Order: sequence, then structure tokens, then C-alpha cells
Amino acid sequence: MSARLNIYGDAISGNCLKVKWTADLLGLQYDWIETSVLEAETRTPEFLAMNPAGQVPTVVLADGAVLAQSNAIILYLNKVHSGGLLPQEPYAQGKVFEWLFWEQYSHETAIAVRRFHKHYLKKSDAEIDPKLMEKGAAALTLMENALKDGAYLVGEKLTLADISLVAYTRLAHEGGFDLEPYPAIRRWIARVERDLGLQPAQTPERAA
Ligand SMILES: N[C@@H](CCC(=O)N[C@@H](CS)C(=O)NCC(=O)O)C(=O)O
Repeated sequence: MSARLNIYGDAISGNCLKVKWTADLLGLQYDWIETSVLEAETRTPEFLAMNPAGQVPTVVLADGAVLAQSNAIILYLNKVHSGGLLPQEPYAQGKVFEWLFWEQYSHETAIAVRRFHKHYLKKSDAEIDPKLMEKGAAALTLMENALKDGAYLVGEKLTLADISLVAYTRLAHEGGFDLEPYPAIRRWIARVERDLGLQPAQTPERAA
């Protein structure tokens, strides 16, 4: 076993990239173990012994302990490495948690799922549950309204809420979601991508 953090992740997965970006921002040393969902590498007996849920991201800490669920992992990494990605003030901290829970229930479940069906499973629009488009658009509208008056989701600087939410929002077009009607979201994506040192996922026309 390696004595440093091991991140099992699939580079096409926003959930996994959240963990990578957080580890990078915190300056952590880690090994990335590419684990393909499409190749069912999360369903091997070895992987299931580590994480019975059969999902990435999964991390193995330096002492061998295992942790799964993207938002739990980024909260953990930020806490043990005294990162500044979660405000200390209780209400602001509560708002970050609000976004993280909302992301998993109301955003990722529509935008990431539709992206997976459309972009990776190559399904036609007719083959994809229409409720995913409806739910995703509602999530984007909620974010657009929240971002109209602020540069970030909570407070004046990058938090785990932005890292978590940007993961699939910046790739929403791959799920068939047009970001043109959401200018505040497009500005926010560009800002967060800059903070994270990422190449823009949106084409210049889409990001404008
Ligand atoms: N709620 C989980 C979702 C994890 C998840 O759905 N991971 C996908 C990749 S994005 C996966 O591993 N799928 C493989 C499978 O379910 O077999 C998280 O935030 O980490």
C-alpha cells in the first residue's frame, strides 16, 4: 500500500474531478488511479471489496482507510489539510452544505445523468427520460438567480460549493443543456475555471 493518498477516479467524471481539483488546490501529493466506469472497472471484486457501492471517486488514505462520495471526500480533505475552502462562520458554512446536498439531489442527478446518456451512451433525445431536461433546466435557473448578485455561490471567494457545482455545470452542454440563457452561470464558470487553473470547457461563443 502506498503511504500517500490514492484517488480512484475516472477522468470523464465530474464527481471524480471535484476530488482532483480540491487535492490540487490544497497542494496534496497523491496517486490518481484511473478507473473506468464504462469498462466496469468499478465492478471488479477487488474494487467492490474496497467500496461496496462500486463507484468512483473512492479514496484510500495514507493509513489505508477508505472514503467515498465526492462531497464527503472534498469536505474531509479540506478539513484535515486546514484548507480555506469552507467558511468558518456557521451560517456561511451551512450555506456551503446546502449547495453540496442540493448538488447531489437536484443537479447531478439530472445534468450529469443526462450527459452520461447523451454523450457517453450516445442515446438520442427521444430515448432519454424527458424529466431529466426539465429537472436540469430548473437547477440551472436556480443557480442563475443565485449568481446574479454574487461572484461565487457563497461569499466573496471560492468555496467547496463552487468546486462541487462547477464540475457538471461546465459540461452541461454535453448533456444537451444550452447555457446561452444563463449569463451569470457562464461568467461564474469562467471565474471558477480560472481559480482552478482549468482550460475552459465552454467554447468561446458559448462562454461569451
Ligand atoms: N454520489 C456519488 C456518485 C458517484 C457516482 O455516481 N459515480 C459514478 C461515476 S460519476 C460511478 O462510479 N458509476 C459506476 C457505477 O455506478 O457502476 C458521489 O458523489 O461520489
